[in-house]
Amino acid sequence: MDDRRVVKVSKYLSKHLRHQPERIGLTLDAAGWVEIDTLIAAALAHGFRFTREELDHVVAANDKRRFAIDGSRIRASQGHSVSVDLGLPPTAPPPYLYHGTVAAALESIRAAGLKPMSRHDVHLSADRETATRVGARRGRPVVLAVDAGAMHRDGHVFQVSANGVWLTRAVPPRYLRFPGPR
Ligand code: HQG
Repeated sequence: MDDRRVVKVSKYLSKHLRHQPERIGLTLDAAGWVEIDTLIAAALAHGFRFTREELDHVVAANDKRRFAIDGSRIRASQGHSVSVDLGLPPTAPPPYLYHGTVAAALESIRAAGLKPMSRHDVHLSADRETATRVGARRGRPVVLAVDAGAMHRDGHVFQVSANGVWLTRAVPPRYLRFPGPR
């Protein structure tokens, strides 16, 4: 399987396991799982063919381990816009977490804090390098530090996805540390 094919199948899975399952007639269960056979059949019926072997390869080769397989089922590990309860236990975060964004979003973020936007949760990274890569998807990255320790002490709930992304509903401005002027 070449890299382009892996990316194509991965994007197809993201689209239908996170955002638009109904587009191909799929129904995710409350925790976001779907039977792999059902997924493959639904995709085929809507003009996109892949095999179980290809699916396994995409899940294993995925750079961010976006998908999890459990027996005969698959789900996206995070990043949903459809309503799912991933059933992740509340977990104490490290003292600081990081969020990569771009300069154009800063004024709004200073005023309103970090919001989940089209997703379920705000996504935070355990290290600056990962946050830098996330921000770089949109332009020159700006990395914000989040005082996760203080948020946790104040009762904000954190969860960590199977692929190591930290999730919380929102980050109010007072917990954000912006980079200083250069
Ligand atoms: C910004 C990818 C204005 C926020 C990545 C971000 C990650 C605000 C954008 C995962 C705002 C939302 C998530 C506010 C937040 N005003 N802008 N108040 N609050 N924003 O894609 O964190 O490839 O939903 O800074 O690698 O960029 O999908 O979130 O720029 O792990 O697996 O609004 O998605 O992973 O964008 O990325 P996103 P994100 P996958």
